[in-house]
Amino acid sequence: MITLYQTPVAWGMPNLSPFCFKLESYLRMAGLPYTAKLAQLPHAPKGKVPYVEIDGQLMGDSQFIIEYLKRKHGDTLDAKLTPEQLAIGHTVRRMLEECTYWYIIYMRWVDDAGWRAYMPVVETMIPDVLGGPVPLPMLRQKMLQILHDQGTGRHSMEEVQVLAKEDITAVATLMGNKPFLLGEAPSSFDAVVYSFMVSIIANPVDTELKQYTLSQENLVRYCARFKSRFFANWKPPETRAA
Ligand SMILES: N[C@@H](CCC(=O)N[C@@H](CS)C(=O)NCC(=O)O)C(=O)O
Repeated sequence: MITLYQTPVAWGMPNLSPFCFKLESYLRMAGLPYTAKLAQLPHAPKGKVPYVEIDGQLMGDSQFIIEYLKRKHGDTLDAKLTPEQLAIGHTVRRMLEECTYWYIIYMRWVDDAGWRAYMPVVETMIPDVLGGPVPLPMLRQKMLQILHDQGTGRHSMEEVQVLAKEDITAVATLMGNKPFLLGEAPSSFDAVVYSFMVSIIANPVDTELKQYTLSQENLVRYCARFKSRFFANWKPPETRAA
């Protein structure tokens, strides 16, 4: 059995963190049974979420976990992809995880309207997920410092939205009218695309980026298609069988 340790359900998403949401999406796509539990960061092997417990072993990093599961259970999702499709999938994944991710974080922590909407959700993670009674202003300050050091925090909201919209345009263009990123069949890369698109769209603040993403009709249709195929019978963790 796989136990998935993750962030809470929020804003109508099964998971607040795009990386936890990606891993939960993959588990559902691959048909691997799991139990979802709230994470406790001090127990996370890499100090980040998601992490899993499989056969008594804790393991961190969504992609390392997916690669492990592919080796253990086989890889029906990606087995038929060509080298070119794998390269496209890899490039899109890296862009979303290493660039777009920071823009999503910026909208939640730096933008004042974003922070007002996000603060109550962060509050629900104190102390359990975050591992102690940390004052909210201190948490925000820490994230602002991380964003500054990473680089995105040095940009204005307008600049960040320009950069993020370029990423959305790239995904929408590559998707075209295909049902899934790489063709007729879903691949593991769709777990990333879906979770990151929904993480942008579900933000209650009506940012220019959210509006832009919603204006990409193929992406909106894609998210609906993915949800009805892989999350139709999803239930919040509290009501799932242990
Ligand atoms: N490469 C990691 C990234 C995970 C990640 O950045 N998780 C964030 C939440 S979305 C986190 O745990 N942040 C807490 C921290 O950095 O202290 C993965 O794929 O799992």
